Amino acid sequence: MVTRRLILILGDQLSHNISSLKDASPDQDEILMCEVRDETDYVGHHKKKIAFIFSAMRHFRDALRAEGYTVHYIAYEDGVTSLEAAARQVLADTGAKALRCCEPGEARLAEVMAGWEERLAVPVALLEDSRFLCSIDDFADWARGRKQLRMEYFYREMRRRYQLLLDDDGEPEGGQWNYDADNRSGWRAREAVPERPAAALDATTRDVLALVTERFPDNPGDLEAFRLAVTAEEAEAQFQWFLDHALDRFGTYQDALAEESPWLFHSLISMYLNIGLLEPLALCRAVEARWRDGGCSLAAAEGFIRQILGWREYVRGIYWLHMPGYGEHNALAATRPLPDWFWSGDTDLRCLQQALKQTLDLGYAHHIQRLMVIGNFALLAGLDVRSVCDWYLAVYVDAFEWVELPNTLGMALYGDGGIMASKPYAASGKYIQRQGNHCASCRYDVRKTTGEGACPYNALYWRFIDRHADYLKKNARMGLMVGSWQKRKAAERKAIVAWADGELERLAPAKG
Ligand code: FAD
Ligand code: DLZ
Repeated sequence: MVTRRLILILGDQLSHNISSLKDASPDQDEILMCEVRDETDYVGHHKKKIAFIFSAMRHFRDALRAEGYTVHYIAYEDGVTSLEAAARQVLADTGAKALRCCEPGEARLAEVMAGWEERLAVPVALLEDSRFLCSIDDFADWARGRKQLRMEYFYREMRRRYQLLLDDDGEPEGGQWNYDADNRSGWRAREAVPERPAAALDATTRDVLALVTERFPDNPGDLEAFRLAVTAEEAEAQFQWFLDHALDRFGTYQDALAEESPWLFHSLISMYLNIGLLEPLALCRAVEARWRDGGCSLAAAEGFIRQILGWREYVRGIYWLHMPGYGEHNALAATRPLPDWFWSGDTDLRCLQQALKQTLDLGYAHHIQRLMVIGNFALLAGLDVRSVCDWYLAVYVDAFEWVELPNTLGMALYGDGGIMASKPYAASGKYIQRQGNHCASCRYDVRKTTGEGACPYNALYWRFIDRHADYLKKNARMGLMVGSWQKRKAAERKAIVAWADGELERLAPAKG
């Protein structure tokens, strides 16, 4: 049988429903998967991220082989540099007459692949990535003509489109679209956090862990206690555990910060969704069914569905609407070097220390740690936007540019000047204190703004307001805060800014 097509499957396309496999068959198609340096090295990924992707790729290869496919699998040890080189080599070896791939998730790779047809001299079909619930074109249609692209309005349309959490009249269940106000409890350590099961390690994962240990010794993080699922079945088991043990409390503590747990009641499924081991609509439907069966509150179900159907699709839409070029924005001219302790977690601000250490240990931090602890510090300190984005892209197991960049540059750093967020997510230590219990064991006093032992977030917050007052005044949601700052006595403002400058120089020196 002559091979008609070679199907390339990328490391974040590990789904049997991926568009490139639709109407494929082992009789007519062969598969190519490759571990290549261009993908491992475009940023210095966390060791657990590389191990996770390689192990999941190898398991997916085995599943395809079990279905009868011939899979050409180029392992890292084979030393192939790029996906293009791998495709060229296997096209020549097999005599395949065409190449097919689901479009890549990142603009960097899309640009390279756009030139493949010419360079590889075979027809190259790049198929739409149908794993998302809103196509790139549909998002562009929704965005057209709107002055502001607010997630909330997008989300309501998505709820209608997918008939999620609607009553018989097509109205939102419970009468409200959004129960965000019920999702903001702070953590006071009054409830037990359930123990999470870790996925078991098999021989494939052990091989990959040895490979990553040997070949990526200088990458961030470590491989201790690798506990990630690497197949669709294992990822589904993790999700089922979330449904049974955490979903009901997820809503309440979605924005909480806890000393006791790196993940509280969060689902820990982003990495599985992002590489294709789980599918977003199935998760939303399962959560809705749980609510209809009385297994969780409406606020919990709505809160979860909003993240997947709303935020996740919305950030992808923003990314493709503004790429290329989105990564170049730096609306607040933030250029201070990233301090070295971002790579070690060695800081004495307790909340930051915990968020950074667990990021480096696990490749995971939950949303409020990423946004209001680490991101907020970077925003207030004016850390260089590009360096911060690269850091986020490197350290999280779930990080792919389409989701990382809008969240970091747009939401956390306000670098896009308000495309993503209606105001900067800037907050003082008071917010961090309200949301959790880090402040109680911190060496800094959250009640103090200046003077020895004052929580640095406080003075840095006012410095941020002071520094960007003209810009922020134009924002209806920030005007009040700027007004209240400017009403303070000049001497008081001067003292706070001077203290903040000193703290900033101590924590994040301008010369790096
Ligand atoms: P849960 O809190 O249990 O939420 C459920 C799911 O909702 C997540 O798994 C995720 O798929 C989705 N979700 C929630 N919020 C968002 C969001 N803002 N954008 C997209 N999806 C969302 N998410 C990534 O998947 N990759 C990233 O690289 C990434 N970088 C981020 C950087 C910053 C600065 C911020 C503020 C957020 C980032 N997020 C990213 C979004 C969010 O923090 C993570 O999806 C979430 O913490 C993953 O943990 P979880 O699976 O336990 O999520
Ligand atoms: C992230 C990643 C890594 C570390 N390695 C590989 C790889 O060796 N081979 C591969 O096909 N994909 C890898 N990936 C995922 C790709 O970077 C991802 O498919 C693109 O960034 C598009 O989103």
